[in-house]
Amino acid sequence: MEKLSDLLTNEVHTAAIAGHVRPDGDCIGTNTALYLYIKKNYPLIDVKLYLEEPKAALLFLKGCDKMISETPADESVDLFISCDASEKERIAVAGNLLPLAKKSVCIDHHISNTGFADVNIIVPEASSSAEVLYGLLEDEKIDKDCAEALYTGIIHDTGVFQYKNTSPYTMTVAAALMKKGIDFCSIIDNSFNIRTHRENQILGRTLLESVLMLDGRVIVGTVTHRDMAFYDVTQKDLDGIVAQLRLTKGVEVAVFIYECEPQVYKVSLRSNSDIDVSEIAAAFEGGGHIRAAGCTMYGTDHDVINNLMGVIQEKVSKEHD
Ligand SMILES: [Mn+2]
Repeated sequence: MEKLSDLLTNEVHTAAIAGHVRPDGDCIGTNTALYLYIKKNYPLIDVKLYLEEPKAALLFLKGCDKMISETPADESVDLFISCDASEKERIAVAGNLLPLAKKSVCIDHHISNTGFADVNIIVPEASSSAEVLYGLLEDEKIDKDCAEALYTGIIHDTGVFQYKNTSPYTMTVAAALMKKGIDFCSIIDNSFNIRTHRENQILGRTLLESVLMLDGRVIVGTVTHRDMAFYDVTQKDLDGIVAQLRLTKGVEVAVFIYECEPQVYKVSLRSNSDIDVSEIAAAFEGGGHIRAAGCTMYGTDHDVINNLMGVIQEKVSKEHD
């Protein structure tokens, strides 16, 4: 398959698009872009967009108002497409439709994705799922709304073209999207620069209480369940904290842990060096990319940090041998 049009044949009457749990900007952007593209260019296809409610800063995207956040009744759609989900267990809202679909498609860029659909388009070198999807669409059929969604996906996964996953091709895609007349200044501001007061408070608190470990090569920031209740924040308000931790001078690995339920920690890992944090996450049944990965761990914050540091220490010392 070279283009998505090969799959969007006359036999396709119904389609479902679904993202992953706890959707980030790439997930929302890519799935929304695909929805808008099919809706506009294939009006005969009855397409539905299944996404968990994203953080408010992403709701400016057209198409978000059409998303369905409740699990649908079992049905057999002609085409089921999931973008940015690294494994089928991570598909949100409409995962029940995957095994029932006449044909399923997985569009992704996670190196850990082994391919769970009938058609798998997985490009680990790509900066984002949005970049992968762009390559499957026909440029002349992409309108401004679709371009805004794709651009949002790319800037989220590249930190506005700052991370190493940004390639010359990423910039070519971004340029093509810019030509659609998108308001890239406000997309970037809305996505990254503007924080609610609560988000600023929890960010500030986490930085204030962060600790350096392993001779300053690792930084750890922690938010407990109690902190979340005190500041009245949810996981959506914690975006960007690990990115700020990573920007600490001398740090090779940034670790951010937050307690989503008592004694259940979500762990985000970022790497500034050649240390592959997806391997660290994999040690705890997580996954991700070389420079950005995550996993879920159990116990107290001390247990979690101790267990993590055991694995991180090995990697850091190997790196310095
Ligand atoms: Mn992604």
